[in-house]
Amino acid sequence: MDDHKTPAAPRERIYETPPAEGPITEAEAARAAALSANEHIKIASGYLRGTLADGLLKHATGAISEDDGQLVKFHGMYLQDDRDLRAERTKKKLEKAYSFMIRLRIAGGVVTPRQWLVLDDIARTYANGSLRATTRQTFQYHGVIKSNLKRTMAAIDSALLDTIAACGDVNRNVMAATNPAQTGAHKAAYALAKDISDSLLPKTNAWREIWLDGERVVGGEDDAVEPIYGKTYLPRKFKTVVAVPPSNEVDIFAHDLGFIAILDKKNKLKGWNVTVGGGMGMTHGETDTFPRTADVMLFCEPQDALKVAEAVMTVQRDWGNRKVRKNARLKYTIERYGLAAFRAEVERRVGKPLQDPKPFRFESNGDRYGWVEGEDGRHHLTLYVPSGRIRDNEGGPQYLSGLRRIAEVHQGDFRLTGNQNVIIANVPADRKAEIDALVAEYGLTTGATALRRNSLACVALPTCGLALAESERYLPDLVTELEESLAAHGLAEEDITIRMTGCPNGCARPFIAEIGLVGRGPERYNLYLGAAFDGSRLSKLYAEDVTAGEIRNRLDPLFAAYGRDRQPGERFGDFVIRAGYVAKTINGPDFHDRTGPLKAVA
Ligand code: SRM
Ligand code: SF4
Repeated sequence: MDDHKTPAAPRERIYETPPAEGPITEAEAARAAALSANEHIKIASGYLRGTLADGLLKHATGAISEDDGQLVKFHGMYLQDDRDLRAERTKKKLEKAYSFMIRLRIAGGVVTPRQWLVLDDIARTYANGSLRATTRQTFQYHGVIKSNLKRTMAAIDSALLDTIAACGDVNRNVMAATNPAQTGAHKAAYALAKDISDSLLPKTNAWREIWLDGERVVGGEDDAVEPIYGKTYLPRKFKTVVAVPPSNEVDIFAHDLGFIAILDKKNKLKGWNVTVGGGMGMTHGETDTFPRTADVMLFCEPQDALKVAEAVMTVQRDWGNRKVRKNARLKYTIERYGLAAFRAEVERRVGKPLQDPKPFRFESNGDRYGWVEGEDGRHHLTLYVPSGRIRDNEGGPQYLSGLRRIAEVHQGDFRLTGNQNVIIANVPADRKAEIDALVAEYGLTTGATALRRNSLACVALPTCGLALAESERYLPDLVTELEESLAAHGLAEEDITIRMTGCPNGCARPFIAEIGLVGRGPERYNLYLGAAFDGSRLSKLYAEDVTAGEIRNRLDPLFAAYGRDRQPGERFGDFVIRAGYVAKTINGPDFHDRTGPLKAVA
């Protein structure tokens, strides 16, 4: 992949802006004019303040200004509207039903029972009665109206939590393997995630000032206010994860930056393999956008990990594309400059050469459900939470109330997983029965059928402004249909990963699922096949624009062939390639290339 790249010469820091006073050179003016609109919003924002504080006082509308809508993301919030109500409200000439999505920053997804109780209160008081566990190990609230924003943020603060940098062009929530069985490795992974999260956090006081009425800290020069980010932060979002093999539950290949624990025979940490340049998002019909699996770039010793994280992020800060936002993620920077040049610059900033990656092996990217005993004798219960939606379902499982009751008696902690599930962690052996009784009383579940327990759906409608089709509200029904089909071919117990998203941004990482369904329009999906079960290989488009009602018919013949012709131990994603249904995707740039010895491509 590297040979077609021109190694990059060290470049000036393009995030710097022309001086506010004094003559601006022609080159500076041209460069500034070419920047994408979001760069100008960041520059003018006074370190993420914009006019947010004033906007909150405008009671005539439930919305905020467009520019503030971009800035508020850095504070962990999105302005949304209930899309189910759009048509009716337009007819009645009413403003859209605006409200906010609020995303927390919870490094490694760990919360205490006390924090859980506060989060539960907020869901009931200010949000839509649910907590949404995300695909990146944190919680979101939906439906918080503008007049409740400050109260909600104050409540979050009272739980010693915040939403800073949960969204926006910054290092986002850092994920860590939950890995209950490997207690020691989990500790190391969690500690690194926490350190990276803390050290790469924006330093502006804007969040405290706006949401908690904190005192205004007068801004100074770039380097004083934001020593790492400067005025324009990063070119685009930046996501970091920490994994512990053999589980790839954090889906390391989908993220900008990753650390893979390399353990010795006694499970002691030797250091970290560092991955760079993963990402899922793309746009239908635009082949210069594509998902990409991360490259395994180098190995570093534990004491260098933080420096490496900062170096990777700052190279992206300086080399990333600030003119064309759709090509601004690290994955495109790596494609443009080549892995070799990127690694050389990272090593230069770390101040020494680093080693080549060490061997490692992942087995799957799913969760292990049910009870697991850790090396230290504590017990951990992974619950299956359909699409991460923690609420009380009418006539069904009472996730919100059940987990609240558990939080009232639980003495350990809770861990969110990257698969939208919840682990009741660190339970002493003699308290297991009490937890089991509550799980049963509230109808919570510690597992599901094979396809369902390997399924993920993004939020999509009605809250997501980018959704082209349903996802969270549709996947459960589709899985029921597909389960019938799988059972008919003797595959009911077969673990196959299936993920659905309402659009190609890929929030449930559909392009590394063995079956990926990606919204194209109302009730229409593209069907992708051929990804690896451990999340290390991308899929390929198999059928375009399939109606919801047709999906089962498209997959049924493939299930039949898989049931009949698979080799011992062969995964569905590998089978469809060997059998010629889709060509193998090598990586991002050939994701859209469908040539190859294909059978029955629709
Ligand atoms: Fe995402 C945007 C939800 C994980 C790629 N994502 C959005 C927004 C905020 C829509 C918007 O911009 O208006 C969605 C809010 C929906 C709602 O109503 O809540 C949204 N993303 C989610 C969550 C909640 C999905 C879920 O079902 O859990 C996940 C929250 C993660 C978190 O806690 O931080 C979520 N988003 C992801 C992932 C998965 C991951 O990171 O492991 C991806 C693919 C990986 C990647 O980043 O490439 C992802 N989201 C995107 C993109 C495409 C980015 C790109 O590079 O092209 C967008 C759109 C954008 O950024 O312009 C997006
Ligand atoms: Fe929204 Fe698309 Fe992300 Fe789904 S994948 S939550 S539809 S942006």
